[in-house]
Amino acid sequence: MADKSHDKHWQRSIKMSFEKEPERRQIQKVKKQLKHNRQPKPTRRKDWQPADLADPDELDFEQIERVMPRGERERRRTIKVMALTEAAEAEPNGTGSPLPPETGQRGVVIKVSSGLCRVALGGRTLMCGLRGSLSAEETGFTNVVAVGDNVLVFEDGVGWGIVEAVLPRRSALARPDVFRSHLQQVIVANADQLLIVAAWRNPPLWPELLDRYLIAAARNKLKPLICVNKIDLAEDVAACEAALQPYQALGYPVLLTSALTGYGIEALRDSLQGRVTALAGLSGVGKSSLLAAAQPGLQLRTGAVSESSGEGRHTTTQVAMLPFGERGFVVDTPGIREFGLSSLAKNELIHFYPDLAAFAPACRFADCTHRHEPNCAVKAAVVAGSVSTTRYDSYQKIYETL
Ligand SMILES: Nc1nc2c(ncn2[C@@H]2O[C@H](COP(=O)(O)OP(=O)(O)OP(=O)(O)O)[C@@H](O)[C@H]2O)c(=O)[nH]1
Ligand SMILES: [Mg+2]
Ligand SMILES: [Zn+2]
Repeated sequence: MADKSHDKHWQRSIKMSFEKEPERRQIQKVKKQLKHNRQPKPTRRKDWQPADLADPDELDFEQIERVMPRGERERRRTIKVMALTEAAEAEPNGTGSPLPPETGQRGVVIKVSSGLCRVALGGRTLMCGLRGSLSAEETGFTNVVAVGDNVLVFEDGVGWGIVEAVLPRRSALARPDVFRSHLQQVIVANADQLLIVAAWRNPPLWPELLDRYLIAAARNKLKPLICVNKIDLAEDVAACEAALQPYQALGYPVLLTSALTGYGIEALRDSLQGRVTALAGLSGVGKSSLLAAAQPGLQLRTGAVSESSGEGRHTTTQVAMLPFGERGFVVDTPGIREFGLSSLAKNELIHFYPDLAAFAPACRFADCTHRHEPNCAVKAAVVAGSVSTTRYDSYQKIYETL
């Protein structure tokens, strides 16, 4: 991919993307179709637009993007996306031959690095740049594309592409941006489930972190799966089972695994099949090892990706999406732990602890925080052994950090 003619190809792909006649025609067609079911137009804020633009619909989007009222950009992009999707469907790329540059294709972003991303299109992948007008500013996120995003891509026919549009996300796993902590950075888009990986030992099981991930999954509408790895290091598997009993009682699927011995790997493979799974867990718990054990050969593909980008280390440093089984994808994330809990209010925390919340109605004070208040039914339940002490401890610790 990193051949010498890169620059030339790149310039060419940018130039081609400006040759927009066919695209414009397709967009006009969709606009006409949309006119049938159009809502009455709200009064237009003329003062937001240059005075000489009677109908901004007739112009290129980019020309007036800066002065468009809120929502207008979104509407235009939707029309454009519809137009391009239609074009892509009308000319399915069954032969795998290069498409004419004006035809948008739907793909999935599998890797992102400094302004470029790798997009999976059917059975192959394409290195793409981002259309300059794509902006994250109105989304509340600091990145325009994330691994897992469905995108529309223009191909130049010589191995490069441009991401023209990012399609709406059905889920987004995000964390506070490193530099602008009031904003969120999307780590993984469109995942179905979150595989929370912990190790029994090395590093030791950390219930508070497990609970943080469970909260993140719930807030991001992902189905959580708990996986406790390195079970081969446990003297007594019964102790692991006892530690995880509160989670099983809450209905969370719990897997005990060993990437080393293969214990539980079959069950893990079954749970990953046909779904988009994001992995979360501390560095060193064995996320990459588990994936390699569940799908031998997956590591090979990871290796191939790292090679072309000049990385060659064992520890996962970048988010990457890998095909898993027939229709599944797994997203191996570097050891990150801060996603999900920003902007969570203290009094909301209890709702993520249904086992504790069940006793809260019997507390003396309606606004009981279940920490220092007298006659707290939750504390009483912990003392009586009706609720796991570990869960209560982690509730208190997380409460302090909010
Ligand atoms: N004993 C034992 N060791 C394991 C097991 N799984 C992984 N390891 C070891 O744990 C270390 C870390 O494994 P990785 O798979 O790189 O961990 P990771 O979660 O991907 O780490 P990051 O990429 O840094 O987030 C390696 O030395 C593995 O060989 C296991 O089930 N049992
Ligand atoms: Mg790893
Ligand atoms: Zn209480």
